[in-house]
Amino acid sequence: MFKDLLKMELFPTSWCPGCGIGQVMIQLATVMDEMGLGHTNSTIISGVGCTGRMAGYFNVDGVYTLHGRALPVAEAAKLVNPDLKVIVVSGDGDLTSIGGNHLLHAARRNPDLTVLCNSNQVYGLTGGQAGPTTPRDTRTVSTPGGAPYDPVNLQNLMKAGGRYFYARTTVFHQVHFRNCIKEAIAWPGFAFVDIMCHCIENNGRRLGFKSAYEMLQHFRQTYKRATDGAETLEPFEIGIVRKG
Ligand SMILES: Cc1ncc(C[n+]2csc(CCOP(=O)(O)OP(=O)(O)O)c2C)c(N)n1
Ligand code: SF4
Repeated sequence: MFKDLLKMELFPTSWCPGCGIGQVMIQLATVMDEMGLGHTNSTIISGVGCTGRMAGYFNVDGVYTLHGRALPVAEAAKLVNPDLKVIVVSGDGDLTSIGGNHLLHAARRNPDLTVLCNSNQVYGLTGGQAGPTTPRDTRTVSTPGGAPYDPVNLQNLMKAGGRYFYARTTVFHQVHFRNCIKEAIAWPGFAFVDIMCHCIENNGRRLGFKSAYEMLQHFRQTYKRATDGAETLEPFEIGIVRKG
């Protein structure tokens, strides 16, 4: 039962009502339950941010690391416990901005880690500032005139090495999402799942969405499945590209 993996006594969570992070947590717990993962054989490591708080809600040992430092801590945990399933869950700001250098080199070293990146495209916890994944022209609290730069291309970053696993999915496409998590956990190397998610309070409302439901409908309408066997995901396509 997936609820056994969660500290239900701590509910309700600290996340805003309607936040997509809850979906990420439920889907991860569901997949872990299906795959027989729990406190004896897995650990969850996170950085700092709204997403980072997730590690604390799981009934497995974990580390709530410093901002941006989830990957080196996860690599160390895997190095000394090779049989442990090490899962990193963190925000796109944490993983790609302050943690960007670690991401670059962890992907290059290809350790056996699963990384769930909650891509809500802003720094949620600190008020909705623009980060490296914020689409160009997006109005945020720190870019009221629109974000001036193109976002980092995480797919290309992951594919820079010879071996890679990159999945893009959304919190709306739940079956696809679960499948991506499952395949990432089973992948014997560095597996990166880029989850399009919504931060209704510190991003969505500023963009004109009235509710989390509207943001989910936006994912439904905008993201389409890539064709089977696609070697590259086009913008707004969901799927998995990999090379072992
Ligand atoms: C060294 C350091 N710098 C800055 C901060 C402030 N800070 C906390 S969380 C965060 C960004 C979180 O954004 P993201 O990783 O996208 O996660 P989200 O909150 O959106 O889930 C920042 C800048 C900090 N805690 N530590
Ligand atoms: S600020 Fe945004 S990301 Fe953080 S809990 Fe609220 S809705 Fe979620």
